[in-house]
Amino acid sequence: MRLTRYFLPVLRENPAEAQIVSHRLMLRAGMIRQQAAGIYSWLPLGFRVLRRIEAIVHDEQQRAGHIPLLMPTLQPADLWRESGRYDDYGQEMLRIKDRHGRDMLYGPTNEEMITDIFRAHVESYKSLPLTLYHIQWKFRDEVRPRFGVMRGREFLMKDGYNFDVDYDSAMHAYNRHMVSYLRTYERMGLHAIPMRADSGPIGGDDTHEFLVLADTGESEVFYDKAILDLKMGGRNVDYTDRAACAAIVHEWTTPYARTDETHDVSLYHALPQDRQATSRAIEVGQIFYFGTKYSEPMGAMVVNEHGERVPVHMGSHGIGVSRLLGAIIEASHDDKGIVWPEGVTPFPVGIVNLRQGDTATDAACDMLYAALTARGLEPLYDDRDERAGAKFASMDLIGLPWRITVGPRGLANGKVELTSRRSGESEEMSPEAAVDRVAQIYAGV
Ligand code: P5A
Repeated sequence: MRLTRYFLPVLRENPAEAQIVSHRLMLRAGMIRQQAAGIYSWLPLGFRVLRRIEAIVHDEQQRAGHIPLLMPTLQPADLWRESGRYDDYGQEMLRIKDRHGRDMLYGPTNEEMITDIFRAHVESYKSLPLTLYHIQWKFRDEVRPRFGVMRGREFLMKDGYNFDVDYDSAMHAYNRHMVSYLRTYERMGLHAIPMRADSGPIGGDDTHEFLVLADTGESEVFYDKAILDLKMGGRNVDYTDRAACAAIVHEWTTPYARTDETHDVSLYHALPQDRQATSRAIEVGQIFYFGTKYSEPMGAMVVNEHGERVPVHMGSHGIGVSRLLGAIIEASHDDKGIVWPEGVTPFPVGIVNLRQGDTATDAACDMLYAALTARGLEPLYDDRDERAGAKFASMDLIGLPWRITVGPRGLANGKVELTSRRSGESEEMSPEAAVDRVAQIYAGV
């Protein structure tokens, strides 16, 4: 993409309404625009990152054997009357009447709707296990929407729902989700810690939240520092292997890690003092097992292998897709701007032409642009007629992890400069070598 043809409305000034760094940087980098409290347009740069995050989520869900579908944002109130949640959900639910006076709502979550789909089409345990998920907009009329996309009213969530014939099979679904979530967050450059949590309006006793430590987080957490050393390390998991999934869950849930809602002071103080830690954190996902809470009242039954009709065991599992942009920026920025992890960056690399209009630098930039594009690495080429300082400042603000700088002095020796946004270190090399290096970096992402 050439910057002169793109739509990147960066702001020079710090927006006064933004209280935390991720909100400030998303506004300054021209990623989002607020349309009403907690409701945002996704401008092209923000939209590209959102799509990258969605792609990782889809990839990891399908790797775990979960099946995508798409449910609507608007739902009939009657479904929610069946589960009893229509009255329970309170003011967070946006209630709407259609022209015929029918009660509708903008879905804050989809347990009822997916249960309705299941009961209409599944009868036998032979169709199980089954996990269906979608990535869809939700609406929760939060009392205090704030911090940009972190606590929106309209926000994008990946929500998945498992259907299993018994408790053991449902716990395997729970474990599968935990493992796939750990892989998902790791690919986004995040260290998300599963913590025993409270289930709130979704229900059930078994639930874990996934938290990313950050001073600006809305949750208060207590943990054993040993958990910070755990890594998935991109390890491959056989999701059909119950014992293997359970072992990973055991590994990640054994060190003490709780939110303030479930914090147990005596367990925490039993840890060696130098391992006790407390912090603020951002909740980027939550998984639940709630058994037959929805299937029983809504009549989602299957015939089991003994020929008995039993309510299906369910759980639901959510990732805060739009919130993740904020969380990633909170975890990865410096005083110049965003520092995108390679896994989610809107463009893999930027090209900065230090002397726009100069035949040699223009030709070298065009060559780099074509060569990178041919390798599937679409660059963002700053081809504006601007000072070098302004170009560097924009690149630093929007946070592409790699930058290739092309200037007349380097080119005289056949060299361009490859710079890491994270370390700030630069290396001179031929344009071909720079393309190879960038390709090599992204080969493992
Ligand atoms: C699980 C999937 C659920 O709704 N039902 C379907 C279950 N869980 S949850 O914890 O309430 O939400 C899942 C994740 O969505 C993100 N989230 C939000 N993101 C931005 N703004 C909001 N107002 C908001 N509310 C929830 C969180 O990341 C949460 O973990």
